[in-house]
Amino acid sequence: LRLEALLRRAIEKNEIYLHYQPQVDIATRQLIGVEALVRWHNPELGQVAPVRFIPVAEDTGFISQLGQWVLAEACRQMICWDTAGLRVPKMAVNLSVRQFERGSIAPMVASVLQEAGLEAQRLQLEVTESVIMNTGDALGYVNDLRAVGVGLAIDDFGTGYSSLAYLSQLPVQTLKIDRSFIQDISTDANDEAIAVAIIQLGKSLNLSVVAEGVENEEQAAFLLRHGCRHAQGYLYSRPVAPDDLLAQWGQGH
Ligand code: G
Ligand code: G
Ligand code: MN
Ligand code: NA
Repeated sequence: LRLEALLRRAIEKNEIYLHYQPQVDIATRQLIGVEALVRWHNPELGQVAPVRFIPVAEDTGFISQLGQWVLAEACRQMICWDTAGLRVPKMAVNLSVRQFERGSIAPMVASVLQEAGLEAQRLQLEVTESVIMNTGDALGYVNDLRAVGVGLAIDDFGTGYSSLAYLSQLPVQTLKIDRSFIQDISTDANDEAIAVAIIQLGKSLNLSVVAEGVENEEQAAFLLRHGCRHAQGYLYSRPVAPDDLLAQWGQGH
């Protein structure tokens, strides 16, 4: 209850901010995009992890406000980097299942993009398989978002239970392989088989595949060998503040 009360005032008190984790082309190490990850620092509680406060936001309905704030801030940041001479090709933003409960969010997304002056194609929304499977009119909502022109990715892919038939109907462009499969990719035969199967599935359905949680060169080499070109993980960068992203990837870095 205390957490909820503090969280509800966190946006207006400027305690919420975003870090950004690069997504790279494994072979060239070029920046292909970033994922926005929300952070909360409260004077009393200190740093509060998203795994603690996102569920609270979801259970209290605050996620709608928080989600909209995150989206607007992420879009605004893209234009800031553009102005500073760093063109980040794509911004990925996580959506929660609860943001779909009150109907289509496509009009909100469209107005946030317009206000920021960001082209829809440069925004990618990440949804989990559970969002898609547990939301009544998910296919309609996802199609609405697609009509706005934003890209869609399935996050944590492989941990849910979406049927392949259903997947082929969804207007998504990207699968993100959950990091639990990447972790032991070169030592666990099952994880290896799952990762390879997801890469193949991506090829068959003509989707791009991003491996999450890549921490070492061995994992990166494995992915490249099996045809996965894009990755995100500590090997390349932790989630960082906007200025750090500029310093690391901007002109003359
Ligand atoms: O950075 P990490 O600890 O950063 O993130 C933990 C979890 O919180 C991840 O599963 C991530 O998807 C989720 N998360 C991070 N930022 C957001 C956000 O803006 N919205 C939602 N819904 N989830 C987020
Ligand atoms: O669930 P989602 O994929 O949206 O959230 C990404 C989460 O993974 C964040 O908490 C982020 O900090 C974390 N993360 C990103 N890269 C790595 C990595 O290489 N290793 C580990 N262990 N976690 C990572
Ligand atoms: Mn994600
Ligand atoms: Na994930």
